[in-house]
Amino acid sequence: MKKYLILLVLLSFSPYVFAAPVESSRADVPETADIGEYVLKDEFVSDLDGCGQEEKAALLYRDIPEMFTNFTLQVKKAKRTFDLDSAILAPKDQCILEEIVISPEHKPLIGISYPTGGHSEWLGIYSFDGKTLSEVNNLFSDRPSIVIKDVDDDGVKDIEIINRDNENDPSEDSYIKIYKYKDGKFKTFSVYRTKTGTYLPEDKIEE
Ligand SMILES: [Ca+2]
Ligand SMILES: [Ca+2]
Repeated sequence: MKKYLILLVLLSFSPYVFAAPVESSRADVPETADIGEYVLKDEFVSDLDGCGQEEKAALLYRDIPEMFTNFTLQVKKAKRTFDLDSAILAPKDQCILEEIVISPEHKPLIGISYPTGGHSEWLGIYSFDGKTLSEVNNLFSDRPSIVIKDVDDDGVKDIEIINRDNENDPSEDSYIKIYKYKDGKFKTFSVYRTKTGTYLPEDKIEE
């Protein structure tokens, strides 16, 4: 019974085995491409966990013949390596790795930004505590405008993000969101509507 089953399976695949080779639709991909190798996009060195010694943060991608690739964020501390796979899916040449220092009292954060042209910008923020590499925030702007600055002059940098107000005229009206850093994360602090010139009431603000 088993023999017949195997024969049946072989026969069912035979048309594919003997079929004429099909021209690849991806003829533009060079055959010598290093498929699957990690490529270093960017890196910086900083004392991310406040231990007194520097770690190395790196942004890597797999060199696959596709327009979009999954970027890996990597932190090296002494002999240990911490990887955060699929931190962002983006074109190989469009991601920027940066150190985000919000004040001398706070540990530095890691930022990966991805400007996608005239319509959107993405900023992923990550922290490393010496044992774990984790995502802190995942922020988006369709204006696009994401700016890290000390908005309220308290000595700690905040984040200002502008998004289109789709309930009104999205080409004119915007929401300006301010995020303040609190308990290891940027949290929405205020939302200003340019259409009405008013702030959203506190109980209407989402995280
Ligand atoms: Ca350190
Ligand atoms: Ca501030």
